[in-house]
Amino acid sequence: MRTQVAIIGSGPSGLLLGQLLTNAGIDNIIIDRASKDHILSRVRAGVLEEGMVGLLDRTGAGERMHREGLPHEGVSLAFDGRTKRIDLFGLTGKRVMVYGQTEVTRDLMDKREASGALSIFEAGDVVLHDFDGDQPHITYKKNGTTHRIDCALIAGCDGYHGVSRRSVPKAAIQTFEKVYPFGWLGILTDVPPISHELIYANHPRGFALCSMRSSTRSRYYIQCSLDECIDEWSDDRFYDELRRRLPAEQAEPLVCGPSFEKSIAPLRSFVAEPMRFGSLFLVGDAAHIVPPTGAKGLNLAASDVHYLFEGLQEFFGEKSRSGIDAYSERALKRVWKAERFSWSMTMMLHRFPDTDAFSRKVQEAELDYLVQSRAASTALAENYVGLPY
Ligand code: RFL
Ligand code: PHB
Repeated sequence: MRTQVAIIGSGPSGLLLGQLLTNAGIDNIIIDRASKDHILSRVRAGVLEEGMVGLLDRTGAGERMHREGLPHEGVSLAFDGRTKRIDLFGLTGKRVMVYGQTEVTRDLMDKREASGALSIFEAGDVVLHDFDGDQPHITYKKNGTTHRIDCALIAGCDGYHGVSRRSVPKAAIQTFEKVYPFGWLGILTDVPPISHELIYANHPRGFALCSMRSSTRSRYYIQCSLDECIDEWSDDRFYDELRRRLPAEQAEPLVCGPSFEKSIAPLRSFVAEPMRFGSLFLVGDAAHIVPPTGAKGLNLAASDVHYLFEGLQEFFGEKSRSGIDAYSERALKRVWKAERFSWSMTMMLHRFPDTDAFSRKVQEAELDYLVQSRAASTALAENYVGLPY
């Protein structure tokens, strides 16, 4: 088989890029090691920046998001027994869209199927070849046979655990990493959310987040230790803990429904530089991870796609390399700003096992300053709604 762009990974990065390319008449094949059902069963992000909303619109897959998604104009921070709302819209003129990553993925998969572009699922042993030479290609195994896809360029959209970044020689890549000493235990339940906007809480017992997927589906998280055993967390125990971490007036309307998804996610900051090696371009989680506290992971994947798509259009349309040559530098500039924001939100809102009294006082002062100062609230709001592309 031959195509212009071989895309490894059918998550949001790969699907977004694939659809933009297909719409622009640039041939592409998406290949994923997982099944379609498995990909659609993953519960992840819930908050979309305007940039991501705009890209989804550009693919033509944004219609259901506008119908079912919830535009939010503010978020609340709860600490010290009180709750303070940050007026995102009043401070920045921008909103965020609450719409699940699972739904984004489903909409993009439906669009791809309708446009007739090829996706290969359950591909085993995907290997990248000669991306530093002049015959880049991919091989994979399916039904006992090895297949080959020749291409001009490869987009590595295969997430943090994917094969693309690992295929780059160690000497050619520099990594930056920070691992946090806790995780998030999250549940999904079909009950109305506790509040019509998200609440991020810092409490002596640990961080908590009240989020949602719709007006009838809630997503709740609590900070937990990394050795926590999920089977020991009954729904009752989870709700008791969540309630204790919220100010009384917020906890009061909590409706406790049975969870139908429960998982623990570790928190990590990670960046690989550069994001391009010859004909291979790393996109989204394949190149960088943020802790979810800033709601930035999926949104960063979208800005990478934006920069790469511009470069690819120039490359295939105008035979110019300037866009793809600039990709890594342009993407990394925005990546590092989102890394900084996600790190600072994580540091400000969580309880660290080894925090001394001084650091705790500084954290309290930071939260207090943040909600009292218009300048500090604006800085948070500007980052939360998303920095410009
Ligand atoms: P994905 O979604 O991991 O997709 C990668 C795809 O590549 C496939 N793959 C392979 N295919 C072929 N060969 C291989 N060797 C392969 N290895 C892997 C996989 O099967 C998969 O289908 O990466 P992508 O597309 O870059 O998307 C990134 C986002 O998924 C991620 O950044 C967000 O989910 C992060 N995130 C959030 N981001 C936000 O912007 N807002 C949020 O509110 C938000 N909340 C979250 C989050 C992530 C979370 N978890 C579980 C990590 C909340 C949580 C709890
Ligand atoms: C979510 O709804 O899953 C979610 C929302 C905000 C975050 C992280 C996750 O910061």
